[in-house]
Amino acid sequence: MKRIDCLQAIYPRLEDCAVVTIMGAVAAELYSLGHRPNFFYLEHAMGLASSIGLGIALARPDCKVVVLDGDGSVLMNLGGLTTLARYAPRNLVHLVFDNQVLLSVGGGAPGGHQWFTTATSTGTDLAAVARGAGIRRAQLVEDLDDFTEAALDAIRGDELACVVARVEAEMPASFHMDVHMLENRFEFPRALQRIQAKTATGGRT
Ligand SMILES: Cc1ncc(C[n+]2csc(CCOP(=O)(O)OP(=O)(O)O)c2C)c(N)n1
Repeated sequence: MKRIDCLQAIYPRLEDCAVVTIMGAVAAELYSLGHRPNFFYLEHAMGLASSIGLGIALARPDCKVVVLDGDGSVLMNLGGLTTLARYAPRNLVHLVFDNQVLLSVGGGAPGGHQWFTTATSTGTDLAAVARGAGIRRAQLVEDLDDFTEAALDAIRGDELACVVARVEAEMPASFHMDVHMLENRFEFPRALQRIQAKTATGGRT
């Protein structure tokens, strides 16, 4: 299963959500499908996408929050899972793309260094870790149909959910992103205000 196909499958459904991605390959691939102002690309703060998502979800219970994460990032902040479970916002969905490596730092090139593998390559099951942390609805999916069903169900649902998707370690076609961090920092909260306005007026803005 390729991460880009997973993102493509849920992309239309992300229109009215607050979307937070970890930096690197996930962010670049989401951007390549078409930037939207309700997408926040969290740069540098590896491991903290779910923490940012948690804050937004608690502050904006009327808004569905979707966090797009990587296995290396989640492993850097495992305590984030216990905090998610503790507050369990019903409007938060945590989608983790597990490619078993730190893809965004590169590797695997002929003559270059090998991939930096993560603990999921040696047996750590992040969905089981999430369940152990107290997130009741946490599952591992291994093919695109299962991912699409689980992710869309979770977004439609009314319960904290975590979906861990086993994906190939494939680089995005490009890392090009023409959205400045500061621009994104200001446009994102404005986009969330519009989502609120839409909800409050029953769809009329
Ligand atoms: C605190 C911190 N350490 C290291 C980095 C460098 N870094 C950027 S992306 C990345 C790998 C992210 O791995 P993962 O979450 O598995 O996502 P993938 O790149 O595989 O899609 C690393 C180590 C960083 N940005 N911040």
